[in-house]
Amino acid sequence: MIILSIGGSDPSSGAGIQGDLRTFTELGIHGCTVITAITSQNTSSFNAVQPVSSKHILAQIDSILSDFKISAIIISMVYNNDIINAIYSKLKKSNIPIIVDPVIYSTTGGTLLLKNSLSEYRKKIIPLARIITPNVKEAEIISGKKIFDQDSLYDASKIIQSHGPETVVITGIDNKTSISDFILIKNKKYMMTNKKIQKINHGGGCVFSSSLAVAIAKGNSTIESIRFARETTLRAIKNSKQIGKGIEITDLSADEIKSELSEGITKFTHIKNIHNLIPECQTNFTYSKENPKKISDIAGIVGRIVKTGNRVTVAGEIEYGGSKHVASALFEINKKFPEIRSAINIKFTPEILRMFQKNRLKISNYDRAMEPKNIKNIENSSISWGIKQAIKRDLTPPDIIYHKGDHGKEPMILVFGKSPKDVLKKIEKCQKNLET
Ligand code: PXL
Repeated sequence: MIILSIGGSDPSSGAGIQGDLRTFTELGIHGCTVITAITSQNTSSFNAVQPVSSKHILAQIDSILSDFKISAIIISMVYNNDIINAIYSKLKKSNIPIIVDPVIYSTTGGTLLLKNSLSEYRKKIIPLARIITPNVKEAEIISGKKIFDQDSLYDASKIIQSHGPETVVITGIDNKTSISDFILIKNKKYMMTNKKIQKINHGGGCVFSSSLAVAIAKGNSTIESIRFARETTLRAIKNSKQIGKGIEITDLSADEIKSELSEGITKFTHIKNIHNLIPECQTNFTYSKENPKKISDIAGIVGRIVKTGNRVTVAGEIEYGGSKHVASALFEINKKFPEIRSAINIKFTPEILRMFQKNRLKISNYDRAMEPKNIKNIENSSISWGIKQAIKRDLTPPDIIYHKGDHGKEPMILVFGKSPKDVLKKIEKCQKNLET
């Protein structure tokens, strides 16, 4: 899935294009960008703007739309009339859902839309939007209506809606201890409220519009997408960090399980001669949350780590529930030994097994030929049965469990550990023996 963000560069990476890209990455989406202006700013001050020429805006949009299948577009900073007209000319006939985040001033006071471009903006950018997400101040400027109560919120939204967007979300309505968003979808209005987080931050608005775009691109309804964007934004604000000397920068905090696993997978693929350990059915590497209740509490690769000649590459994303087989083995061993939370499958040969034996790792095994018929017939139950057999008498967790295969079943070694790092340590011990 690919989303296009059209907006300004923020060199502090708190907001703007860089902020959107951080959100996309953390939500597992590929982001393309069209940069409309280069700002110079940090967490304390906004210093300068260099708009990009309309010729180059057109060229960037052509480059992206001619190559990628874009599932949603965000338009944020557009700055001047030339940029507005360039974007309008390319997107006026587009069917891609567009979210407009009408940024006018930056958190630190910089101008993101020139005053004399406001009327062009109302005519050309707002009508492109399916959803528009102004904060209270932006809604007042666009609608020309002062907002001070429920009725004025509704009136301002109606005026903004009259320029074209089906949905208007006015964000950040401050009631001292709580904070609300007012939502108008066609002619239905909603109010969503939560406790205020006492934090001034940079980038919250961008997290909202970019996570909203992600949810829309995935085909969720507008109201579901707004709920998701609110939750994601709250998480990013709660988790904002003092990175520069000024105000804090929002952060979605990557999932630790997934990021540790990702690090482990990268290291695994760089072990010398590792291709010799990849079995016919390829390799998966898994890492579980503490006390998993189901297979989907275990992260793994949706594809596999595959052998390509003398190299290995990772084909597929890391997701919870991404692995079925290796995750089933890990799930089973974790029931008896909860400290074991990571596992990988590698090729079985007597030589590979010997390498592990030489390194004094604890090894258990099971015999697939002994598997009762009634279990063989239940999908995915063979592995659980095998692991149970292998650890029946173990009082401490084994490092390795292997089986020698059966008719049509490839023999396999599973390496277990407390974390991906622990699993890698066990594999690396044998690395010196992995000659070609
Ligand atoms: O958060 C709105 C925003 C968007 N785009 C750019 C920005 C900001 C806020 O500072 O700098 C480039």
